[in-house]
Amino acid sequence: MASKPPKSDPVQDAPQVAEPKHAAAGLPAIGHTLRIAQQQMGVRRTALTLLRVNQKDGFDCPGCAWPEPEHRHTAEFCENGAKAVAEEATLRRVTPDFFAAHPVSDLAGRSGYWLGQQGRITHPMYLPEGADHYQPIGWDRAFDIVAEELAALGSPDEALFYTSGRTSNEAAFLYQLFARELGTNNLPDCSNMCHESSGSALNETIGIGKGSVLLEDLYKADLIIVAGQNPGTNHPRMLSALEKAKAGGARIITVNPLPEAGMERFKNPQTPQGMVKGAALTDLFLQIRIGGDQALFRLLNKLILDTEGAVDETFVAEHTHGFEDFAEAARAADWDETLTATGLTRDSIDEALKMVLASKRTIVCWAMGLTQHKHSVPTIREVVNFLLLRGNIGRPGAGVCPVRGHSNVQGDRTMGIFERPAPAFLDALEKEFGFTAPREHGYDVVGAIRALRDGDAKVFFAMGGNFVSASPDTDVTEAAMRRARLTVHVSTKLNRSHVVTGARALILPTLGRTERDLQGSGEQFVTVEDSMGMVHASRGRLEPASPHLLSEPAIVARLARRVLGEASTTPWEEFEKDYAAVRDRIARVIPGFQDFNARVADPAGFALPHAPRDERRFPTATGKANFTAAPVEHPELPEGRLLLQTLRSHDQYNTTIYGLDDRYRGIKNGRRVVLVNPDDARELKIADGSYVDLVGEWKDGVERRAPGFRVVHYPTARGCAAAYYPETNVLVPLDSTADTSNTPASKSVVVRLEQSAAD
Ligand SMILES: Nc1nc2c(c(=O)[nH]1)N[C@H]1C(S)=C(S)[C@@H](COP(=O)(O)OP(=O)(O)OC[C@H]3O[C@@H](n4cnc5c(=O)[nH]c(N)nc54)[C@H](O)[C@@H]3O)O[C@H]1N2
Ligand SMILES: Nc1nc2c(c(=O)[nH]1)N[C@H]1C(S)=C(S)[C@@H](COP(=O)(O)OP(=O)(O)OC[C@H]3O[C@@H](n4cnc5c(=O)[nH]c(N)nc54)[C@H](O)[C@@H]3O)O[C@H]1N2
Ligand SMILES: [Mo]
Repeated sequence: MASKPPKSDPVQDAPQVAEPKHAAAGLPAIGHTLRIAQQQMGVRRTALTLLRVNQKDGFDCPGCAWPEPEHRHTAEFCENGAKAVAEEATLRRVTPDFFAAHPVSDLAGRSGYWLGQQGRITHPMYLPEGADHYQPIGWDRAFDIVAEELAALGSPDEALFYTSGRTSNEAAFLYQLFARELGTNNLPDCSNMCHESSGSALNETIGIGKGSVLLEDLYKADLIIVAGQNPGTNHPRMLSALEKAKAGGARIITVNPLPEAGMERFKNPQTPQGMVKGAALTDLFLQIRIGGDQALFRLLNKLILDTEGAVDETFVAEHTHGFEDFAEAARAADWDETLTATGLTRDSIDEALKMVLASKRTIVCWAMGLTQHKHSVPTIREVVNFLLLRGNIGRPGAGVCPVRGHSNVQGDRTMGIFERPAPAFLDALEKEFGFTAPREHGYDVVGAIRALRDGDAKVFFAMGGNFVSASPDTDVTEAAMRRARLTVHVSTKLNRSHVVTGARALILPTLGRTERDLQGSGEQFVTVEDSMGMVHASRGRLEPASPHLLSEPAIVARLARRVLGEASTTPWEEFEKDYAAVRDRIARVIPGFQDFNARVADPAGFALPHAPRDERRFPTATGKANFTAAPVEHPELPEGRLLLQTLRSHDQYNTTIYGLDDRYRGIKNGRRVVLVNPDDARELKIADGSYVDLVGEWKDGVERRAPGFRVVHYPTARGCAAAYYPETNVLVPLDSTADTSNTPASKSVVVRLEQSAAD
């Protein structure tokens, strides 16, 4: 059966609103998934493909970075993983005829949803300077164009090499090697907008920017705190792990301004009982104000310090540094200030404290709700203080658990996708490949946008992703992009970054995870690293979407040969032919990958070393785990304003929109909605169902406006509002970023609501 044609562009979405749900997954989820999957893939392909997700001989689910359990069900069923797969394995195609029929000026007027729904790109495409149509181009000619533009630069630092987190380890390793042989560390990535704050805080405090727990630790925990995360939508398989943890006696505290259905109750679609009744997950819900987490953890730390025998004195003495300064700051924490910052009641914090003190093994999980604020790094440092106090790092059932987004975002960083590489990494790279690596730090995402805006960067190359839509300050970013000489995107699907271009543009279509990758030495597989530092193979089985696609490693290898020529002694041709040759090099350059090829043959994969987790060793500047004592901050909200968080609906994958529903939150057929607390709405005299413009207020005085949002009265915390990304990225100022990590503060946007002109 063929797939159904995509729906036409909805001129304006028409949201319908019902009561939010109080449970996630279960039977409705299965129906919903199969419907979306079959529209894209047809029945037969749906069945064959979904059976292969996260199986031991199959491909890694491109949906998220949550690890696979050891005992996988025939279909580790996850609704949103299935949707991610369906998007890639779709039978719809974007061919040269499509580009002949649709000028770029037409495509630039379409929604991101419509663009994505057109299907997989089949041919390399080229937009010459001044042209309004992309035209097909041969691969060699495409690489010539990139080489021409790179050669014309005054310095390699005028080129930017962006990465989105779906890129495999092998492709990422080659990509950063190419950029560095060319002579630049300009390797911004999606992580700069995502968990950079976690990396910054963890590197400084525990000496490694990764989480310290494995899946089995969750099952051993007494207490799991899930703060600033919506796993029901974004990491659905995490709910099975939480269910199992609860069955083993764990208790769960959820910290969130929104009551998210998945954390309330989970109907496990893998078990018959689960389907019907479901398990209540959250024991205590702390409905916090946006940005109140640092204050909350600071006060909990004070209360722990004030409780006789609650501090793990031995651990603190043996393994930590900076306790006295931290304790002094924590003892000064103030109840009133905390209640204002958090909007919580005294009783609920007391209740949380009881659970904390009753737990011998505590894990804190978090995602974007903690990382995308001005004070995100001190917030996550405070979480680390909280865990260190009771010795909760480096023993079973306890630790830090930043839950990563993109399925290989953590692996890409391990492979050296980073604008500020460690000297030891560059030393190893130089030794292995015999070249001189650039030492100056490169641009991160925000820096890259500024460089394009100011004419300091002229070539933008993206390994996946949708830079224009994912980045903050959409108008600024789009204008910056248009100043580039050349923009190049290695992509599977059409998105806005292909139609807001530099003077010239290229689309280089590539294989997805689900597809067979045949090279000179035979069929290839790639590897990925999940959120818990487990590395394993991923092998696609489907016929590629088009015979004209190249794999990501092949694209990098060919580009490198064309651009670097004789100057490079790296065996790019061999790397393209056989990815095992790439893994041999990774094994020699990156610690923890010894015998990579042999160890990855184990279908369960292997765990990368993690000194704090494995040996309670903290490779920080002090050689110990560092307590820190930053001043407590929380967002200031002027009278009559709301603090807007920009978040994901249930039917999207970042900038890829699967559909217009957000089932658990009761929203249907529309994305331009803003969730507002009914008491705030009453005070602001904004009726449910009315239409407002969201107007950003930032100290630069520039008016940023997102027009025409339907108001939904919704039980979010007071003073807080929520609306979907990327429609609201226009409101996030480029300069509004987290201290230290420079991550856009996408969850702390001060807005006023103005009645829409058309309303
Ligand atoms: N289906 C699907 N899966 C995905 C993605 C997707 O788009 N779709 N994206 C992937 C990626 S790249 C990422 S990074 C992850 C994102 O995963 P999440 O971080 O879960 O994604 P968001 O939708 O941004 O949700 C942020 C959550 O934090 C809460 N929050 C907001 N502000 C605060 C705050 O100040 N304090 C606290 N305590 N909570 C707050 C919000 O209410 C919301 O529940 O998911 C990954 N998985
Ligand atoms: N306001 C606001 N902005 C945000 C966020 C937020 O919460 N609020 N979240 C931020 C976060 S956490 C992230 S991670 C970023 C995401 O930023 P990105 O990673 O740049 O964006 P995605 O939407 O995930 O990229 C989707 C595109 O990737 C391409 N693609 C898909 N699969 C493959 C593949 O296998 N290979 C290649 N080469 N391309 C592929 C497709 O063309 C698709 O259109 O957005 C950030 N922006
Ligand atoms: Mo992310």
